[in-house]
Amino acid sequence: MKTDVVVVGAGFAGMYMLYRLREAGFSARVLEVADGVGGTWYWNRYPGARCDVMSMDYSFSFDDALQKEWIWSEKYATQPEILRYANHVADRFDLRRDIQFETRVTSARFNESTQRWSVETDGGETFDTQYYIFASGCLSVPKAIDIEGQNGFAGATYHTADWPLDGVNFSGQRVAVIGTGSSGIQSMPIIAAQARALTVFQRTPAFSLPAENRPMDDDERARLQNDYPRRRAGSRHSLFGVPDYPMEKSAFEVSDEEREQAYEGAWDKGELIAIMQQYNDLLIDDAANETAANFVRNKIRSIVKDPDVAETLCPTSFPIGTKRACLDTGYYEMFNQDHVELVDLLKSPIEKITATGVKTSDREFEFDAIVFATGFDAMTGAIVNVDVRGVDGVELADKWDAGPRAYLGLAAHQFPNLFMITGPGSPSVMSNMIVSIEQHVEWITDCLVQARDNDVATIEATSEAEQLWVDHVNDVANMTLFPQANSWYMGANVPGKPRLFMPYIGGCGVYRDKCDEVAKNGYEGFTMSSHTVKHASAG
Ligand code: NA7
Repeated sequence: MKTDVVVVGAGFAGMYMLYRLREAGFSARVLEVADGVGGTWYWNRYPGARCDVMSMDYSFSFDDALQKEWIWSEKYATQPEILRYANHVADRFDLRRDIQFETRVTSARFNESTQRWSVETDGGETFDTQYYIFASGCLSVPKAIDIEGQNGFAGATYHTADWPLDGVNFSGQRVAVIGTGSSGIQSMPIIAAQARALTVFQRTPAFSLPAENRPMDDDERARLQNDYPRRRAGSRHSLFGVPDYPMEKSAFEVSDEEREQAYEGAWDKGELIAIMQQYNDLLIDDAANETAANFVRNKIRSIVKDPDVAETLCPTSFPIGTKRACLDTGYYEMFNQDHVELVDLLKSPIEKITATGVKTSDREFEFDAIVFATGFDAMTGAIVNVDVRGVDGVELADKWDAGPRAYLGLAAHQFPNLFMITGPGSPSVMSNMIVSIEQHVEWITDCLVQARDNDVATIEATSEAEQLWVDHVNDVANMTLFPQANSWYMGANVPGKPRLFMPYIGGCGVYRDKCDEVAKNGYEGFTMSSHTVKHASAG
């Protein structure tokens, strides 16, 4: 099939990309593995899955009627509600007719003589396309489970990122959950409410803050909707894709008492950024960070009644905020229930999974079910899983062998006409994803329109621009405390994955300005070619 654009993935990025491409007059085909839209919200159906950016912000802003007509029922919508929203968007803009479900892209090859991509699927189809766009998500490929014996367990096993469509009833069961990131922390209080016994296997404790979730009442919704023009603009020019707190002072410009009060107020807000944006040095200064970390540790100690369990739950090995913090509903309180047990894997690591349960270095546990909440091959997994070959047959996976390299996190040298929505080197997972998705989609669409208007056949990032951007992403990360943590931002959760900070931490607003400047300067840092002549862009 011949088309202008192939888009991989029908999550929020792929759907909006399709909408924009159509509006701009391009033909496009979206290829999606699942049998429905929603991407990460299609797969992650574990109990308690919900957004941890306020739904009024974690929603599209490109269509005013859409943002006014959709009624979010809670501050943080659950996965089913977000999936309903994704389906509503697909129906409202009649997107499904260009989405091909149950189709996995297996390879994409750039043909230098035709200057087009040839994209193959697991169904044996081939698409001949000018542009190839990854909209395959940053957290869409579960990390391979690296525990011996995982296939030998006789009971049921589940992964939070691949949850049965019909749900699971754990009533009366002895359940193990391995992993204490967002997925584990959101799901466990609900599993504990059903299960006869819940055993939590924790390797690295996370900092988790109360979500303070609540129904969204009509007055609050109306107030936020009326404020949308200001709120959305603020998000687009913010650090993390949601309206910033002022952050005028250092943590040490105030008294201990004032600081403690500020943290108390922020804790009660139930937001990911509220504590970390109280002071401007919390993510760049160890001592400042420690004031916030200590505040949260004291909160954990005040909630969890058993002092040993509380200490085990207190993170001490990384600065707060440098590993993705979590928002929870009743997570720490759950440990006060008699049928919930915490196992500290730092003291007694898992040796293997047995037919009947889990064997650690000092104990054997028996379970009816094991839940893996062990995370993702984040940011690069879904891209390098496709056999992508650019100019001279160079493989993207080889090019990224020592870590992802992309200009603006959008495009890669030697891969003409290939774009990545929220790729590595862009704010992506450091931001409200919807804000970053909208920005990338709009930038890519403008770029394609410019190329079409100027009879450009290919657009490709230069090696120099790519290198400068990769260096800049690293330089900015190194000014912060982020590299201190063994996080999935650093690729540190996947054995053998190169260790470097993948998202851009300079802020959504700064990044947006940079992308706009690149476009304004005639796509500075890109090389354009017509069907016969190759020339460097201006600037
Ligand atoms: P995360 O945040 O990567 O959490 C995975 C958890 O699983 C984390 O606590 C890991 O401990 C733990 N883990 C991973 N492998 C193992 C093994 N082999 N043994 C024991 N424990 C293990 O993934 P989530 O799905 O919770 O959340 C991902 C993002 O989705 C989240 O940040 C939000 O953005 C939404 P570790 O920290 O590696 O010691």
